[in-house]
Amino acid sequence: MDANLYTLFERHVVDAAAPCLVVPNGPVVTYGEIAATSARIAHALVDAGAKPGDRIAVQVDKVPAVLPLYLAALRAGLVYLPLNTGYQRAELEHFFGDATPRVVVCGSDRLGVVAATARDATVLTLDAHGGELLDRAEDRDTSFATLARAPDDLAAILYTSGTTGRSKGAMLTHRNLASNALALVEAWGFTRGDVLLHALPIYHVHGLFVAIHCALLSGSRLLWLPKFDAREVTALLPKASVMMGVPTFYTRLLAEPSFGRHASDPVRLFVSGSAPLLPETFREFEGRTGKRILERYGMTETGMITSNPLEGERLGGTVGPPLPGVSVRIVGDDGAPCPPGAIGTIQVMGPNVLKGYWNLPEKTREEFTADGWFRTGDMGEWTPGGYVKIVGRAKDLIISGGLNVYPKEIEERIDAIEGVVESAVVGVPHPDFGEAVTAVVVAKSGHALTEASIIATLKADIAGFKVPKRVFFAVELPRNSMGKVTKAELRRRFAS
Ligand code: MLC
Ligand code: AMP
Repeated sequence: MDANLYTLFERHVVDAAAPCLVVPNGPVVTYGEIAATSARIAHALVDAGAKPGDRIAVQVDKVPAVLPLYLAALRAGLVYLPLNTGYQRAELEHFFGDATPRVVVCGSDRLGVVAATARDATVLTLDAHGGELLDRAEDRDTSFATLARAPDDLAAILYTSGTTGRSKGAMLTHRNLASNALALVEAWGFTRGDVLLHALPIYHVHGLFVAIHCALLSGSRLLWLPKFDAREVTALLPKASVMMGVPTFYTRLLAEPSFGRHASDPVRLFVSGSAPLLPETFREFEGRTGKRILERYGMTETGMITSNPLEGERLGGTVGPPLPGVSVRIVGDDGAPCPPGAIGTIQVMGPNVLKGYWNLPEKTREEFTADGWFRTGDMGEWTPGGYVKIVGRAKDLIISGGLNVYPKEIEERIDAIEGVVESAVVGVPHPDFGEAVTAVVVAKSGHALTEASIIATLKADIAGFKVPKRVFFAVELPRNSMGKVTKAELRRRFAS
């Protein structure tokens, strides 16, 4: 049977005239219109030379047309490669060089740098008011024969940073995405009556797959916001029944004076994930709204792994039991399963787990155990009730506002700056972003480096969310007896 994810969505559309995507004070786009536009775009992509299995990279603002574009890529059997709009030239060079996309769709403001870095691709623009992609799609047929795909065929590649400092492309198949979407619709009770307030970016698993797939598989509607703004979200929540967000969304809502029960009462479900939700945020939110945020846990490589229950007890500070169909084990250093209360590393198995890393078979082998479990790099423990509690990370990773930053990448960039001897990058607690990227730099004597000059140099090279919020100077970095920089000490020292 055809395993194309689009075919699965298509099977779930019960009413082509029902609204699918609603832009506040803007257009209402029906399921039928989304299908027709995706067909037109699919024709345009095929005409641009894209063949099944080719990669299509997309670096665009959150314009509504990105939804039919994503669906068009699925329909044409292409591999969708979404890119954070903050990525700069050096980052794009790596993605394009590694994934060799046949087509790149970008905002017209990025055309120069994209055309210079994706030399072998056809580059098409897409902006709020149109662009070459939609011009080419305009007169095309509104039907398109969706290509049949095997379950293991790739649907998407999502780049995720790595401990080596180089981003790696997680290869996600149609089966990966479909199995996770079906599990989530069931677990979170999505139905046609739902309205999902969508304020997340559409280039990560959370906003692209978790949110959009739940809506499309249940025939519910997406209330589409270009980005998260606490006041706007507060004003629109009464029109929504579900909101998904990273913890920063919730701390910002709690800090928003206009946010209260009138906004939260109509909403049946608030979901949080991508970074740890502080127990105090969970409690404060419940105190203000009477609602318990449902926290779930996931990864680019695996989609969603665990979720607190829709019915039943949602426990703050935990991420709930494994989703149906997903297996989780927590193992100690000796590889033996941990009993409840004992901390170990979290491993995952199931139809949701990635096929591998693009062009990196060795890395793929490393990230799986000999018996086939995927190593998440997260540390956790079981509660006596079978919920997972995440207690830390074995990987050297900072999560800032739900976005991952690997210190190694930033350290390499800082070390390349004239006058720097060495650097260490750590995450320190931050009231808004959860963790803030913070750099400690040892400079050569006589060099006129300043915090501002280092930040300015980095901003020219890498996405803004990766740039340290603060840069401190030190005479030397603290090291243990093995000569390894003791990051825990730096985190303690600069926490305040
Ligand atoms: C933006 N900036 C950030 C940042 N986002 N800095 C640190 N961390 C972040 N997350 C910087 C910008 O570079 C800019 O810097 C300044 O902040 C203002 O930019 P902005 O675009 O106006 O920011 P804002 O709209 O306030 O965005 C913050 C945010 C956003 C938290 C709303 O980052 C966001 O939507 N995060 C969600 C990320 C997400 O979807 N994660 C899911 C990953 S999937 P300057 O210096 O230029 O002013 C995953 C799997 C799973 O993890 O389980 O879900
Ligand atoms: P990403 O690579 O962007 O998909 O980020 C995945 C990582 O985010 C996971 O490995 C966890 O470290 C973290 N993460 C996701 N959800 C949660 C959560 N609810 N609590 C704590 N960490 C989380």
